[in-house]
Amino acid sequence: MKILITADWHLGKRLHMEDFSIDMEKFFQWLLVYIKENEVDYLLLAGDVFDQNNPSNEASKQYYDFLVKLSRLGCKAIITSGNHDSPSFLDTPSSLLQSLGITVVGKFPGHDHIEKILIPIEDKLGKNKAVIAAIPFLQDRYIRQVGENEGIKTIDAKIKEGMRKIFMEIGNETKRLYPKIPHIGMAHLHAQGTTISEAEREIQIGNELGIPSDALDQFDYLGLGHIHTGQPVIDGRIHYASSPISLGFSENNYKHKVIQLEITDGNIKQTFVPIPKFRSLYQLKGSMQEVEEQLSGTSCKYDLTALLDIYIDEPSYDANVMLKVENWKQEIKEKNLNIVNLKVNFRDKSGSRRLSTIQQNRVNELEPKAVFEKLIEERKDENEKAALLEIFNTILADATQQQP
Ligand SMILES: [Mn+2]
Repeated sequence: MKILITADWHLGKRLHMEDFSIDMEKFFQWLLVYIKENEVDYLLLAGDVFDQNNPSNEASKQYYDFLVKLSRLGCKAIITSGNHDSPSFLDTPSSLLQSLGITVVGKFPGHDHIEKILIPIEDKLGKNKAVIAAIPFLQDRYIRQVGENEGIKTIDAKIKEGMRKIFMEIGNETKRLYPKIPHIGMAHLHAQGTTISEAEREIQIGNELGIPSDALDQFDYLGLGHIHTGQPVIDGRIHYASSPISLGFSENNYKHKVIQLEITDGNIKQTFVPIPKFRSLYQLKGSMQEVEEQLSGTSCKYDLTALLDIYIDEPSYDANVMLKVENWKQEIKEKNLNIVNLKVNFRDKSGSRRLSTIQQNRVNELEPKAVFEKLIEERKDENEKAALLEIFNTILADATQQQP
């Protein structure tokens, strides 16, 4: 029996107004061919199906169109929610999707109904080969009791303790109900010791909120979503599946993949299937001249237009910079390159400060933390700034943890 694990599709995601729907369409085409040729039995999607918790019509259509194609191949699926997803949006069509062989677990059914997230999976002959613990994104209310005036350390400790408890509950229930078949978990969380890329928009305070790996180690195998670069947490046993495509500039060099598990006679064999690359995301940094040189050496290597993020740093104000950039924009069109974000910094602030920094940021691309930092930027007292930022981070962590 063959299982593929994937995660972090972020359907509907935009990067500086460019959307990734064509990229995902190409990934789907590739994935469907792979599933067909390799006779994959199950596809597990471990959260962040959508980028927004109210997905656009286009993103929803892309999701359902894919699921129909998947079911036509006779491949079944189990889908769980991530922190970006609306659990109820995922759950609403669950009975309809169940008729296509697709099981959805958007909402956690609660500590007293853990059996509901345990899904025995069968091979084409109808024999139970494994059980999947389909753990959706766990909201704060299932993990900890919120107390008054709790600092970040207390919150962090409570989250770790709560997650350990819930994973043990799920692990024990799986062992009790399905003692004879392999146990495979899927979950969407931040495990300790993993590195986060810029595109992972969730607010994390350092690496403090990561869950210790031994707390997660309750299954024969655990496939994870949330970190877009598919790294191991415990080699061979707990692994991030990775997003199928690069969703941010810092992910450009990462080789995206899906995890394949083959179950034979109760043994699980893990392999990684590399996903072809469809687009480059390049970051160019330096003086005007340096960026110009980098630009002339940059080419579009894949099917889709390469997107560029450019940061120009010049000692003093130069009115010609923007003119030059406009020229570049025209020139690179032929090379199938597109500048989607541009920031110009003139270090000499003696002129008008506001005028000397040209930023093409749009409000909807700003992170809450960046907005707050901007707001307190002018304050002189560094200690006060640090304290304010810490309070803000605590509130933000609270707010994002409690989000549906
Ligand atoms: Mn996530």
